[in-house]
Amino acid sequence: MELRIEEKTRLCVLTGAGVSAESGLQTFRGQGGLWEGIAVEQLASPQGFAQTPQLVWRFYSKRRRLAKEVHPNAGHHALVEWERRLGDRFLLVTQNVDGLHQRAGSKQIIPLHGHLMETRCSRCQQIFFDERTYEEEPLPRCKECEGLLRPNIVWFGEALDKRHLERIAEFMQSAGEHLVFLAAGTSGQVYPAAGLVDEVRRNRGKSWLIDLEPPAFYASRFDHVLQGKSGEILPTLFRGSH
Ligand code: BJW
Ligand code: ZN
Repeated sequence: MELRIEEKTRLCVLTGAGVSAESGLQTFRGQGGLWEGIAVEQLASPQGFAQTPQLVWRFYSKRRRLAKEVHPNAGHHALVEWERRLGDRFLLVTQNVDGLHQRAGSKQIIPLHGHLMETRCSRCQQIFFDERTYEEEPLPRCKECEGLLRPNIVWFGEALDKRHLERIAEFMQSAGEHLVFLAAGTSGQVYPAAGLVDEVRRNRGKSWLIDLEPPAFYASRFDHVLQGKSGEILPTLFRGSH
């Protein structure tokens, strides 16, 4: 099976934690996942942060440390190459907060769920680049307003940036039937990202899923499913097209 890129094709790629797995970062769900044996809401919801901010900061501090130690893999690099070839006919939407796509060189990228290396004031909402770790008391506070600082991550129950969703919708609608949507390394359990493939169908585009263990409920909504590692499949897929 070949992913055909023609003159009018517009390619939208959605990535998830699986794309960073070959760099050495854990995925969320399943065996050995970050959330194995943990109540997700405790770590990734505003309620969890309000109740146990120290626990949440410890979790994200560890993730910051690990993310700094790893490097983009062949999957990340392949997507940079595609952006270079397709120009504005390419859009990368990522659920990952690890910054590996950006470090690989992706520019046309929508970071749907925020940034691991950014901190935000929960009172005045100021955002700044921050690689520090906060594992001990006291909790970090805003220099401007004394508000409690938090990771700049979109947690469950929080709204995604409206401009991001609008940009994706615009890209898909303007592509119409020339849209190719490719999801890689995501289990399709988190909305609204998991619903994008249904938008593709509405626009009469084509859809592809690349996943090591494609979950049946998600895979059934795609035209083509390739089982395997994204770091191995993405570079070969791209080699075959124009
Ligand atoms: C490989 C591989 C290799 C391994 N190669 N593959 C509609 C229906 C039902 C529920 C909802 C709905 N709309 C909204 C909701 C609620 C909720 C939601 O979706 N709940 C579901 C659980 C049911 N969504 C939200 O709350 C979102 N907000 C929202 O909708 O707001 C509405 C609103 C509007 C106005 C006002 C207020 C609110 C926000 C969702 C934010 C999610 N954030 C998280 C955590 C924070 C980030 C962090 O800590 O890093 O983001 S959740 C977590 O899951 C993380 C991920 O980005 C996200 C997706 O996970 P992903 O990437 O799919 O990872 P895994 O582990 O699940 O899968 C990895 C895959 O890789 C597997 O399939 C492996 O096989 C594969 N793999 N190695 C290829 N080498
Ligand atoms: Zn502040």
